[in-house]
Amino acid sequence: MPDWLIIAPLFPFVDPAMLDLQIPNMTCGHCVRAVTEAVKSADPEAKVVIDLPTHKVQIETRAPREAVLSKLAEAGYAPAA
Ligand SMILES: [Cu+2]
Repeated sequence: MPDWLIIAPLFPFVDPAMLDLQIPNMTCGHCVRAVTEAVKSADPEAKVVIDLPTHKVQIETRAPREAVLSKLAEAGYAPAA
């Protein structure tokens, strides 16, 4: 096996993007867990920071924005536009 195959990354490198979302439906600790799990189902390595009182969700992820948004909508937590 040539050396370059060993060091070749499995996936192309993508810089993580920050998504700042507002999720009005998110009102309690249960919602926080559901939102976090929805994001992680799009990207298990995503970092999720949630501020419940302001319904704000800050996500650092390599998954496409659309993938994260559709997982959130599926879970019943569609972000406000
Ligand atoms: Cu809740």
